[in-house]
Amino acid sequence: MKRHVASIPYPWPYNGDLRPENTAVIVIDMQTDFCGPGGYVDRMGYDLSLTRAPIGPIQNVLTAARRAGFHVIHTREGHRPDLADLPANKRWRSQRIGAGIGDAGPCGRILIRGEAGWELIPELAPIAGETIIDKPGKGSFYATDLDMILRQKGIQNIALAGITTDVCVHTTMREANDRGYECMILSDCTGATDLGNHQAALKMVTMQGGVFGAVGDSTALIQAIQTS
Ligand code: C5J
Repeated sequence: MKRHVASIPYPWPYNGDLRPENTAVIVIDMQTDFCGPGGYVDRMGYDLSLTRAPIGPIQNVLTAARRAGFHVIHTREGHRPDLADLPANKRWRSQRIGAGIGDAGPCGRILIRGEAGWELIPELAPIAGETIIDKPGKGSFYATDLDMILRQKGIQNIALAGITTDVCVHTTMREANDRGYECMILSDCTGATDLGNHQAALKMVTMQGGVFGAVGDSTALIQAIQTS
């Protein structure tokens, strides 16, 4: 039996093969540094309400996905304490805006593995058995073993949640799409540091018949999960 999520510009997944065994929800970078007081995004002066907005909808999706046995994967952006994996230009740009990666802040050293700001927020803590991918870049595939893990698990479909829509979520979606994964981005489970960028990032996905996949929301995904 074929199952789809009500999404645009086409019902996702394209082939109707939506099963817990072949589908993962990937939650990108729901770390204090991106949505908590004193973290990286806060230090840059952006509106935290925009990056915190997806927390509730993601919680709803995770509850349904876990109950139905779907794969759940979390990612964290961050760098080694000795900064060996931090490109000089990334560091320079962050310093320029007053939130230097590796510099001390209210939540510890910014975007450094093991520091308080780098941790996933407690509201969206992984549960036992869920994969966590640590990545030094914006995409979740670059310099990680994510592709190998997805293939080992037999995952074909990826529903994307997390922050930020226009940066790490989009980069990951593009990387996954190029590798042949069937992707859907969840409009209410993602957020950006700028509302216009969030909306534009979602619109981009819908061009060319779904150039990177589809756009759905938590309600539509949960409905499909509960019938799968
Ligand atoms: C950014 C991210 N925006 N997780 N990281 O630097 O999107």
